[in-house]
Amino acid sequence: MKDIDIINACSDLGVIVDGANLGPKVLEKYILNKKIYELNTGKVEKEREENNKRKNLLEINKFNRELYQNVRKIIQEGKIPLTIGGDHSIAIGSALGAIQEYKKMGIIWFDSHGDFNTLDTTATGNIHGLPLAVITGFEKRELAPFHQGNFFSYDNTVIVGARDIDEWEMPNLKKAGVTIFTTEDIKIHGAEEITKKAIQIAEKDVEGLHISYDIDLIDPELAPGVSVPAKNGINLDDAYKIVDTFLEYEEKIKSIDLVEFNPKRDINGKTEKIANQILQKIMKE
Ligand SMILES: [Mn+2]
Repeated sequence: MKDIDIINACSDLGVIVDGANLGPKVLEKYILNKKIYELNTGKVEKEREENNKRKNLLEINKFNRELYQNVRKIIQEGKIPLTIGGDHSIAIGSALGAIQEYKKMGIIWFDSHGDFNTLDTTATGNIHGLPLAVITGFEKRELAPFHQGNFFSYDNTVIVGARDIDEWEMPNLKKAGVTIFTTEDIKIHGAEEITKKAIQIAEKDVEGLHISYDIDLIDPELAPGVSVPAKNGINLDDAYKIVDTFLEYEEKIKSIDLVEFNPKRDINGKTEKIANQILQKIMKE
């Protein structure tokens, strides 16, 4: 894609597992000739208390507020922000920043998880399990104080690759009525067909698409460098086919995230290599 600016969103405050904040710096060496912005959490004592259902909430909001402003600025300059996480909580800042500029957008959430918990239903209090619920306005009480505009409509929200949805999260998804294509759907119908279907749903009557790609979509045997692995994921052909397919709709895509690469969990650079492959595909002009 042309006209991409990179944002290194170096935060792992959304999950008690450490290391996703290091992902952007590891990948940075592969990024040539792009403007790179960098956001850090600063010196924060990470909250890990098991019973706390709002772990690092204020710090996450502070980080996302800044990310939101950066995404808006890049879009105002006529460019496409590619936000590299970081855990998936950073997508609250990136996706809401994008919709603040385009007003009406669809979103495709490539992820093994639903990320649709609320502060009431989360079992862990890890905020990276909530971002899609926040972005769609299903859980908007506390995690988007910087945003006054539209949220993504449920009708234009599609999850692709889900296979690990929490017991209390499922009723949220059913109530909202967002579309879910599972890992099994990809294995049966193919990555190309499912991605195209997802785009058809997400793009209906909107000004553009936000793509959020969580590396834990891929089987952890192949891509072990993630914070919360989910077994029986998709293979590499499908992982890349998804990217090739959404890039066919390049003119509709206004903002992209690539998240949850955790170098501390990686084995022999396997996940780094995959994340880089995906990045190179997206950045290719
Ligand atoms: Mn996720």
